Amino acid sequence: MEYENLLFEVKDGIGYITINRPKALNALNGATLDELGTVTAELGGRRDVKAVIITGSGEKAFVAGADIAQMRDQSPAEARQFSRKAQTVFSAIEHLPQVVIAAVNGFALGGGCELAMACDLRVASEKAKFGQPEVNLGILPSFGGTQRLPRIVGRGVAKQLIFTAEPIDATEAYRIGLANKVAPADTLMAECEAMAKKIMSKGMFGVSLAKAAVNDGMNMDTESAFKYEADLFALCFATDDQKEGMTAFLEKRAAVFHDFF
Ligand code: CO8
Repeated sequence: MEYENLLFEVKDGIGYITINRPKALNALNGATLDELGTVTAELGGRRDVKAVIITGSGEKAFVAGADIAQMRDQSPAEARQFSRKAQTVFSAIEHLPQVVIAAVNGFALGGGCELAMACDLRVASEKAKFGQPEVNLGILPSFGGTQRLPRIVGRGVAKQLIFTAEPIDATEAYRIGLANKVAPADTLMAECEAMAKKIMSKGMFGVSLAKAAVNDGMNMDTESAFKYEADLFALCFATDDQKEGMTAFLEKRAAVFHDFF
């Protein structure tokens, strides 16, 4: 499938999505969100793809936010629809069975920071800048940022970033736990691929269920989440990977996994 606002390719089990509107610093308009929704739905059914890397095209930006030009004249109903569209697409990304890594190659502001937060892991280039500058525009984060940011960095730091609209650099993002890793700009993609490949060498059935346990469990009461965790754990015992992983350990050899969602 050809996209107007995205680049998409699959190589060695990794799906690469590049938001491709460099002239607008990859700002997310409705059409781009629709395409992101389509590619995400495709990925959900692809067993040949075990990890996904999302990045922005060009030298400057991951994604500089929702498209301000498109938003300016929206009615309240249109604004709500736009926000819900993005929330739905980002939730679909969050719930993909694959591990999703954001390669944050530059500005990740507003909706861009929110897209990065919908990914499982964030690797930041030394040139990256993260922030939620919405209050500069008379609005609030509404692509999930008020919910995901406090879940990642805690309520106090999230409120500081959202209320002050101050962007932070990669080092600070790493310090507060928003970035998992910082890499020089020219090795960012290699770092993300190394991280993806390390994860892909594990039992991916277990990884995928662990992702669901963390994500879904965060939205449950603790006792229900513990039961959910035990149910997913039990499910692993229906796979060859569990037998192989444990047998390989006992036989002192490397495991060869092959199960996936
Ligand atoms: N939307 C539309 N166009 C943008 C955006 C954006 N978010 N960001 C940059 N652009 C465009 C600029 O207008 C400019 O276009 P042109 O060349 O036609 O003038 C081009 O990209 C290059 O940008 P700059 O010239 O500004 O580049 P600089 O290097 O000088 O500055 C910045 C880079 C600091 C990133 C600056 O562009 C900036 O501040 N951008 C806006 C950042 C921002 O406020 N993002 C948050 C947007 S709001 C949001 O994401 C809310 C999500 C929830 C919405 C709820 C739905 C209703």
